[in-house]
Order: sequence, then structure tokens, then C-alpha cells
Amino acid sequence: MATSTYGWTERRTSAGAGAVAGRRAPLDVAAVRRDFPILDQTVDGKPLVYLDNAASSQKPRQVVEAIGAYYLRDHANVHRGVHELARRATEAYEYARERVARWLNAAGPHELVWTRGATEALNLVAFSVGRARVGHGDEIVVSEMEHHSNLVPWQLLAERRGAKLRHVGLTDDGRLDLDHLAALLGSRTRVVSLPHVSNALGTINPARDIAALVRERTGAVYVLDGAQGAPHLPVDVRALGCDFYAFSGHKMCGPTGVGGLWGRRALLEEMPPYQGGGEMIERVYANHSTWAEAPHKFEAGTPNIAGAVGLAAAVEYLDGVGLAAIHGHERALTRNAMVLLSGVEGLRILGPANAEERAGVVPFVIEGASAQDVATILDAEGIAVRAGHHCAQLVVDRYGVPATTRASFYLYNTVEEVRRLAEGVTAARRILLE
Ligand code: C6P
Repeated sequence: MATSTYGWTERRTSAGAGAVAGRRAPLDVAAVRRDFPILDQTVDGKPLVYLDNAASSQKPRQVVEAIGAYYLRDHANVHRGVHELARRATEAYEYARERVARWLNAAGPHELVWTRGATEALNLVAFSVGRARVGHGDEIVVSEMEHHSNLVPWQLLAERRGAKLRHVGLTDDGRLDLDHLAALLGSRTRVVSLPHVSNALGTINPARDIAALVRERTGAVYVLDGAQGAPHLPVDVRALGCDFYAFSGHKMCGPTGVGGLWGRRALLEEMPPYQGGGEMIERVYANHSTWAEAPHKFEAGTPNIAGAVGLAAAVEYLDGVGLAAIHGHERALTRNAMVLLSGVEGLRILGPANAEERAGVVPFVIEGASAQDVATILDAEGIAVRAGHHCAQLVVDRYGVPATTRASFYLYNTVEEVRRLAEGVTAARRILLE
């Protein structure tokens, strides 16, 4: 545990997430669930089964209390005042940066830029790396697996700079076609930006192998969209071999409206700012300005201080449970779900057949039934899932379906909930097709 003169996060931990520290696999789901009061409710008289975690996770009471305590005791603006509350708020905010950076195994807190979430982090990279490194005729490699947040910012950049997008294809079983990736990499490749984990297929991509390939064949900047990686897998940004890692707090037990961009220091220093305003400058003159050092150069305006505090509490919580245990638990649920759902007539699961290659995301289609209708029937059973293209239009296009129904798991889900999902899906099929 890092020491902070502020000390507040440590106190919360011993009263809160510290209570779950020491849990080891197999994960004690009943104890975890007690930290998430929202799960203890009924929908239409049926116990809520929350399986929409890829969209947003629920929050343990430790995170909610951390945010509440910050607002009730310590709030002021950061980096601006000399008074006690300004000092405490700044300390809480910068301690949170240090804590989350350490969680990612960053070289230091200066490598972590706070953003509103993964979307803003990816827009920041596309804008700033784009200005520094991408010119006319250069190439940006993405894939057919992208969430729109890791596609549209690159489309906008390509349009602005006259660059070309190249899309890595997918195999029939939902993996990146690595031969195709290798063939796309060349002397004009300036950026390779791919998901760590796919939100629409569940695929865990071989991020390290891809890093080796990118380094061997190009001098490109390698970006990972970690929106679905950070919440579910132990992440070590240096071991992954990427240059940037983008993530969202709300998918990993933290609050909405906060997330981050980890970036290698040398790259952050070379990049121009993304937005202008207070706090990101060193000196302002009438017609030009000079910039503060990274990460502050990228944080114009009053930031989401309480969000950062909440995200640090979320990281404390996840660390207390253990990411390896969480991943193991989700894998067991995924395996179970794949076996049970495969028994439903006409049902096809998208993504890798091997549960070991997936995070806890199971998207499926039932021949002849609308994905939305299936989700609506499940809702009537108290089961929350998402249906649609999941902001990954290229994925559903690739597999020739208009939409999928998607169940996604997290640390508090149970085998009993997976059983209820399978029962609900069987009932939905009967209602819609018989
Ligand atoms: N995916 C889903 O239901 P934001 O909205 O900024 O927190 O995260 C964007 C994002 C980026 N990349 C990936 C791989 C994602 O899954 C998401 C968010 C949610 O799948 C909401 S669309």
C-alpha cells in the first residue's frame, strides 16, 4: 500500500475493500455480493440477474462511500488553491492517479492522463498522435472488431490528414486474422489500434504477440482499447508492449464520467495538447501559449475529481478481490453459459468456441428470432442483457446478423444466474418461435 500524506484512501480500504483483501480463488461470490446492495432487488417480482456488465458494471458500497466521503469532507478545486480543502482535494486527486497508475504497472503517475472514459482517451490519442505523426498517404491499422470508439476517431483523423484506414479481418470463430494483420503492416503504417478484449465477441486478443509483430515490422504507435480488458484481466501495460492503453472507470466498479489513458512518457511529451483551457498551460501570452508537462497538458479545465477518487477506490476493491480470481470466476461462468446455451435449438454463439480465449462476454443469435425480442423477454424474467450491434457495427456485418443478444458477466455473478439465463433464453425461443 502506497503511503499518502492524505491517507484517506488507505482508511477507506481498511474499512471497506480491505475487508475483502485476502480472498483467494475460488472467489467468494456471496461475500462479494454483500458489497453490491443494488443486486439485492426484484424486477417484476423476480430476483434481478444483472448480465449487462460489458455496458456498465455495478458499484460496491466502498466506491460509493469513497465518493460520498470526498464530497462531504474534502471537496474544492484542484491545483489552484492554497487553502486546506484545496490541498486535500489535490492530494486525493493526485493520490488516485498514483494508485491507478500503479495498478496498471505504469512507470509513474505522470504516464496516466485522466479522461471521461475510453472514448475520450481514444479521441485524445487519435487527435494528438495524429497531429504529431500521421500525414497524407500514411496508414492506420484497426480491425473489424472495433467498438465505434476505436474506429470513428481514426476515421475522422484519416479524413483530416488524407491518411488511409486498413481493417484487419476476423476469422469465422471471432479472432483477429493475424496473417492478415501481418500483411497489412508496412512502411506507411503509423498507428495500429486494436481492442484488448472485444465487447461484441468476448475475444481476448493476443496483445503481446501483436506488439512483437508491430515492433518487428513498423515504427508505428500501438494503441490498445482496454475498455473491456482493464475490468476483467490483470493488466500490466509495460508487459503488454503497447504505447497507449485506454479504459473506462464505470466498467470496472468505478463511477461514470472518468477513465484514463496510459501512455509512454516520451510519446506523451512529444504530443500536442488535445483541448485548451485552464491548468494545461505553462505560460499564456496574447497570441500563443506554452504547455504544462504531461499529463497535465492533456487535462484542460476542472477535472472529475470525485470520479478519480471513486476510480482509485474501485481499483483498491478489485485488487482486494484479485484480478486473477475475477478472471477465473468469469471464465467458469462463461464455460457454463456456453454449454447451457448451446443446448437451445437454433442458437448460435458468436466468438471463440474455446472459453479460455474469451472474457465473460457471450453474444448469441437464435435463428428466426429478433435479438431485441429475446432481451425483452429476458427482462420480464428480471434478467438484464443487452441486444443490438453493441456499438460494433462491423462485427455484426462480418457475421451476417443484424444484432446479437449479449450476456456479460462480472465478479458478482453466480452459476445460478447463468442457469436462469439459459432457462430464460429457452422460454424466449418457445414464445417467439413455437
Ligand atoms: N462498450 C458496451 O455495451 P465508454 O463509452 O467511453 O465508457 O467506452 C467505450 C468503449 C470502447 N471500447 C470498447 C471495447 C467498449 O466496449 C466500449 C463501451 C459498451 O459494449 C457501451 S457501448
